[in-house]
Amino acid sequence: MSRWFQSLLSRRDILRVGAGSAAALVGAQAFGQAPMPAGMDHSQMAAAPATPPATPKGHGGHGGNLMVGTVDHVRNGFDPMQVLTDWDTGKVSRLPGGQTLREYTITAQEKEIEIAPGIFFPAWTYNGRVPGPTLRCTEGDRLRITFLNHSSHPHTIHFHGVHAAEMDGVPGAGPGEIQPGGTFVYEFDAEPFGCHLYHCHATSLKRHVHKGMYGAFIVDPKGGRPPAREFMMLQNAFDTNFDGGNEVYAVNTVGFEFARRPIPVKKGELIRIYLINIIEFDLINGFHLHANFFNYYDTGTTLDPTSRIVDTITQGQGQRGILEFRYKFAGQFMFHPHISEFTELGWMGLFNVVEGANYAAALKEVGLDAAWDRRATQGSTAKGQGV
Ligand SMILES: [Cu+2]
Repeated sequence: MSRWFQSLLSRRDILRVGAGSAAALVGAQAFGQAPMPAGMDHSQMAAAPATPPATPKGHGGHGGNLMVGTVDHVRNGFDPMQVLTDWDTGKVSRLPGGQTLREYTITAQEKEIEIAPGIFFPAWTYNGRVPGPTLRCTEGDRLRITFLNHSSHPHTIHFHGVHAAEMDGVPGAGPGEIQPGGTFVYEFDAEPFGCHLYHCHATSLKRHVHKGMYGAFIVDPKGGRPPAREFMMLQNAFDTNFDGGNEVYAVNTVGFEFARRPIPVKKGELIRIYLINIIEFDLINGFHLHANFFNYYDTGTTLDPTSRIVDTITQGQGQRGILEFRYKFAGQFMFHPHISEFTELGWMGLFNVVEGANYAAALKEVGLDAAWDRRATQGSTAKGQGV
């Protein structure tokens, strides 16, 4: 047995045993907890067993490993489905010269979060959530981010982008690490436009990143992008036993959340995903879309696609990009990395593609409302940014 395979078994056992009875991994019939429209083709879910595997080591397909039970999003203080669209455009005003000023407050806090049903992780957070708030602005805006360290460890915020050395949020530059009880105001102009991220850069970097101190930082081009339904998907993972490897993988923190609650979209509409890979310990991750192809904008710093008509992309640690696509057919379609191990450990979801007339019902099925729909469709417009 290869060392890799031994390691995989061990990691999967941890997920099962660690979850206890609340979150045993079972066959795809657990998917029945989620509303499944008539006509759902189970063949899309790979080889799902008709009954739970006789032993916990039974191998299901992509969709054959889901979790029983639900995560308490209220207790967590954030819902991955809301995180898809909850742009934080800051408190907006104008500087004397006419430049838009956006002010944000970010607080470092320690908080236990539930990352899969019954699996809790002692996270270090920005604003009590993982990922932290999705900061969104337009290229050229002045950003003023007040950082308060309310945790018991030194932290920073390092933004990807262009800024002065003292604003870089790394040890030895400017204020360096902000000590417990300390505060600092990061200020710089947003450039270049693109799909970026921010994260803590205190030492040891890998520890601060895998504990959950990161978030999306989206800078829109001045002229905007074409209207679309937009989602922010941050690929993350958790080392629940602190052995330097991850046990649970997800988009927006909660394993299999979008398999249990498929994301509603309308057939034919343009969908844009801001995709970020912040996974620590694993060198690469990626994204594969079923029954579709997409255009990809590497780092989001161009208005022309850098890859056209692809169905799988790879992102190394810290890489980001923007995906654009439309669905030709209604139905439920999977998305996941083409790294099967990560898929089986939580990083898998579904789009629920519906005709326009069925959209309101699809929203309701997964507990969403018109406000979520509005945020998804107005994210890239100036109107949506409160200017
Ligand atoms: Cu930190």
